[in-house]
Amino acid sequence: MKIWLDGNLVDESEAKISVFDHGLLYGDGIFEGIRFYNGRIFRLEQHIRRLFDSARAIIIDMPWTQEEVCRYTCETCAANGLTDGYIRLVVTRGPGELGLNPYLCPKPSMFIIASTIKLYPDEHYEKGLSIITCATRRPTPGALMPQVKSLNYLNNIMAKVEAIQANALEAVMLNEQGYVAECTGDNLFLVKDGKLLTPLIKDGALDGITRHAIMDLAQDLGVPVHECSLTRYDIFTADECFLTGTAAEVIPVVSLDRRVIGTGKPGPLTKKFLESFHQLVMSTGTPIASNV
Ligand code: PXG
Repeated sequence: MKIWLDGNLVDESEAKISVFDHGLLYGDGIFEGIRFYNGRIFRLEQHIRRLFDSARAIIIDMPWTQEEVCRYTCETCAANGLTDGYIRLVVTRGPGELGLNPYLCPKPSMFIIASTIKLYPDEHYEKGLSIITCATRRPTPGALMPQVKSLNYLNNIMAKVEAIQANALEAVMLNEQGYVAECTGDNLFLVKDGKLLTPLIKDGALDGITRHAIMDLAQDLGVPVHECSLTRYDIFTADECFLTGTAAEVIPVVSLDRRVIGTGKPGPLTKKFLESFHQLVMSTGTPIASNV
């Protein structure tokens, strides 16, 4: 496998970063997870824009333009001969002195991996997931801005551990006020009375690219969308529930904390969104070949 690392496509075995890199020492960095289908990268420009917003938010001065990063991403896919897969793009603060001070790190590092990912077995896309509410809370905006896709995923990992220990594959994370924020790696949607409901970004949801795609599809399908504060009550009493994320794509949820949601089967609007999302990803996106 070829990895893009600081300007060069190198062999996987040569793709190494320093033990003094602050991304490793302090989780000081940011990332994106991007999917490509059928030779096209889905919503590439939006992912790269979010990456640059994350960089701005944590004062990483990007030495590349957004167009360059888009091109390097396409080049990495092409170098590996892939038409379908998952891209992990990481920007770290770069190597520096020991100690927190990021200003002692002269230059950020970036690497791009083009590979594949599978979060859930296929059967769950048909039958739906059973999920739990976890005790681990989503950090408040005053602690770690939830919009930043940072290299600090310990909260989400601890939440995921709670899910796994409870024999579930995903966990709903609440914010400090008890409102639903999102799951450990996916945004959450509910269907209630023919409307789509999803937590507000300010309740701690990541501003997901897949979330946006679903909201665009809802508009095309004439389904009203409300971004609002939600509690577990809203999930328990919803007609349908599904999760969205680049890695997870669109996946139905049929129970929360062993309580059945709706009919206990993936609902009709969920199935419609799943199907429309697959059509969208197969027919849109930046062609890899156009950019290398
Ligand atoms: N919430 C969180 C906390 C995420 O990390 C999403 C929602 C979905 O956002 P997108 O833009 O992908 O629709 C994410 C996405 C991985 C991985 O291993 C990445 C994510 C989640 C889980 C795993 O690359 N990020």
